[in-house]
Amino acid sequence: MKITRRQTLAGAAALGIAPRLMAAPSASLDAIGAAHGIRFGTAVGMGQFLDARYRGLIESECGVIVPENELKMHAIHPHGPDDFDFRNADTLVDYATRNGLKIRGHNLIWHHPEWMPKWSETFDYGPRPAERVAQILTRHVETVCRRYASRIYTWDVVNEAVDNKTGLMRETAFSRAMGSPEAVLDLAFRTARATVPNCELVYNDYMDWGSEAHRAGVLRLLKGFRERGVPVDTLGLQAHLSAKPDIARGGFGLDQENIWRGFLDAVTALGYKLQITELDVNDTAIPGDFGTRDAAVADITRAFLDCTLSYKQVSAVMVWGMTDRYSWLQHNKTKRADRLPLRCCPYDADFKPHPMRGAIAQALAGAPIRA
Ligand code: 9MR
Repeated sequence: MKITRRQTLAGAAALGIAPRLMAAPSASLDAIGAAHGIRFGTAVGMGQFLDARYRGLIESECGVIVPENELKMHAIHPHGPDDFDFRNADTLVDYATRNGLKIRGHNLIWHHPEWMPKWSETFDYGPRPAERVAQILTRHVETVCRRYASRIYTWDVVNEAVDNKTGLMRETAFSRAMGSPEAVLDLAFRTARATVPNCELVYNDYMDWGSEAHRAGVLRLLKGFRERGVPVDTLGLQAHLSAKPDIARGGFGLDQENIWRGFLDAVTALGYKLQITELDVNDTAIPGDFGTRDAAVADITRAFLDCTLSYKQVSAVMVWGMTDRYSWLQHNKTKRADRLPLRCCPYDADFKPHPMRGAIAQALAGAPIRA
């Protein structure tokens, strides 16, 4: 008789053996995470999607995908608020649906002047700009959410609305028209909740332990949502990490962990859930050969995940790309001194696993089990 993995795990649980001891080395990252109540997935853009090797990695490792750029406002409305272009987003959502993958939506509004659609700055909002922007935003959120309905189980409703240097709220043409950034954000969340009531609604931001002003600004925003009764379920922790040569555990030393725990304690005390939404590791500051660099990347990944996954509120780990080949970090302004490509994702440019892949597997296997 063939014994399924589920029966093996059930048997192990009955014997009081932690599932992590039973996880087969060949188990996918999603299967390892799922046994602990954590889903694993990746960002995928149209460029990577066309590479069959990338789709192979998604299908062998992931339970969730998130379109990297295709759902952003500038992609859905390339020319103006009244045009909708869903072709690329549909391709990715249809692929996920056919393959039984869950889908994260990213994002309904990236409230950052650099990343709003270009037309938003010059558009004529007419004599009552507050009403016109509210109408544009409501129609956008309703149309996009309705189109994908329950196929998208969680939406980054708002992305990066807090300036990471000052901690102040960012202004855009939309917020100037509506009177405040909060007016824009609150409307986006309220409209999303009304349109897709069962969807997990996320405020997604860069987040790390390095900028006190940023953490304070995000906490102020999260408290404000609660005070105003705005329906926000979850804080998305992007987790674009940077490995450091001079700090233990690849740059996430105990001092860094204390600061990070203080922040997560404050966020969860407000009743927010958590997701890790865009994990990758910048290794620009690590000199040396691949072995040295990969070890630092794996060390910080493991230390960061061990700490963050100890919070049972974390329900997902998403990487911002499965392979170094397609990572956005390769196009960053800051280059390595040796000009070599970064080693920033769980798989290298030839689709071979890095030690980072092992670090993610171990952290998922060691995480406390949640419902
Ligand atoms: O990886 C994305 C890159 O391809 C885009 O050019 C860029 C601008 O749209 O956005 C990148 O993804 C960002 C994500 O949407 C929000 N958090 C930071 C990510 C990396 O910049």
